[in-house]
Amino acid sequence: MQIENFIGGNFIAPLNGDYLENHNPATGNVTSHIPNSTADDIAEAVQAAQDALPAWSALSLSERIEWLEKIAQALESRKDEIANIESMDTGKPINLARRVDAARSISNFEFFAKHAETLAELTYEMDDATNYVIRKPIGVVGLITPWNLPLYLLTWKIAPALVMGNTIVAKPSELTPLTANFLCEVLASIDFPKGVLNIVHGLGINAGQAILEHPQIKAISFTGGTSTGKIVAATAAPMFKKLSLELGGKNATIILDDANLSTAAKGAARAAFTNSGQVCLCGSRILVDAKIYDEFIPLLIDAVNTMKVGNPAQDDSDIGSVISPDHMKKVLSYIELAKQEGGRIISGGERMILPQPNSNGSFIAPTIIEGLGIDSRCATEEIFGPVATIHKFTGDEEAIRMANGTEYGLAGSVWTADLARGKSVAEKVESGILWVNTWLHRDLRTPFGGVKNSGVGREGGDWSLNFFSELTNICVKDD
Ligand code: TXE
Repeated sequence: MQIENFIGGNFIAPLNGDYLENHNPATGNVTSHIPNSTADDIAEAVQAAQDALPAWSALSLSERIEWLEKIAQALESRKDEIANIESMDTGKPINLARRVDAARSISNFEFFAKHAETLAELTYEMDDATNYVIRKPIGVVGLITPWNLPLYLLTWKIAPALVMGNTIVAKPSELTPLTANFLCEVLASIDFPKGVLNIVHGLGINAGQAILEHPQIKAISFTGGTSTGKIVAATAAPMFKKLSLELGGKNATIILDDANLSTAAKGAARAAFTNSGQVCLCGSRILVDAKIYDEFIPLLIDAVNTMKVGNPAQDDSDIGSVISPDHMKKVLSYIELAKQEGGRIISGGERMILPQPNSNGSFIAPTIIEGLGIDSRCATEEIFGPVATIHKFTGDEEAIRMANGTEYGLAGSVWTADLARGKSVAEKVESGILWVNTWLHRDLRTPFGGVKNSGVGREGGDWSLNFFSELTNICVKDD
């Protein structure tokens, strides 16, 4: 299969005629060829987005909401295809792709369609004047997204950007381009206005960098690694582009001594190993009160052992492959490093060779490492794979100190029978998102984003709608 860029409503080849191979990481097979686009393709896409802007931004909010609803319905009728394609492109279990990726890609459109209707009118009365705030589109916005939740994260940005009247140039990860292409096919099938959404495929250093540098792209929403986020900020900030950066995490799962240990063990395993640990919210550091540590470890290992690593195409697989052979090497190198740093592997610890058709797949057993210092490299650097380190603490204050001991600050969870104590610990963790007695329980109205090196800004609900608009205050003096 060869896919093309989607520019001005047409599927077109990259101007240089060059293509990249795309692989299924669970088999190693080439599944498709994708455009290796350059700044020239981005320039065409920006032109198409600019041409489409006057008509799209002139639609009423309710007309744009109707379009979001139409897109959601069209995706809903093809949700099994989304799940199949996403599972093949990422190596994630089909089950997960159905429950999470396909479902959320649809609900992103449904949610922002509904939420845009609830946007409060902002007015501020003065003694002698009234201020009112209107939201104008920014113009052409650039979206750059990663490979771990491809269509889920892309639509999380596309839906609010569209509903607020912007037109879009987006680049999905070169490792997982297929569901973005599928979305373009769906848009073409419902006669979505041409040029409003343009998708350009290719490498970050070429197509991605060209989005950052293009002077007519007025805002950038980026999700990806922290080191790439630095490049995004360094390029876009001097051009005064509006920026939203959702970056990496090294999140703590904190098990207090009064927690229901069996529930906490299952929660900690899910937080560590969902999507092979390749979610920025994953709890890759498990902090356990010393009083219950010995009782907790076997429960955690049991919970991990119930997770079946298997062919992602089969319904009963819980854990699939990681995203690529290169990423597998990186993750395995961290496991080797952990051994050198004095860590003991208490679960997993190696590559898994599965039977055909997955014998060349990039599978790693879910791995838990104990005995490492909380400031060791494996406990502070984002591994982004099925690897969690486990650490003992004495007292809640030490747990909070340990949780805050990394350069990241995205998420975390606290497990306890005492909700007041759970909230008190959660409030002291330096992260944008904390859960008490749960993990990845999402209400799309809430602010989502990180502190420290985990990012800048918040998305979700009003925050997304405000990001994708120019808020304009009009002050009217009374007669
Ligand atoms: O991400 P990149 P990679 C973390 C995780 C992972 C590491 C690297 O630790 O191991 O990042 O993953 C585009 N200008 N996360 O290399 O490079 C790129 O093409 C513009 C956490 O895959 O950040 C892709 O579309 N764009 C994360 C997107 O940026 C550029 C999810 C993300 O890729 C670019 C993924 C450039 N110069 C990885 N260079 C999360 N927070 O969920 C690359 N890109």
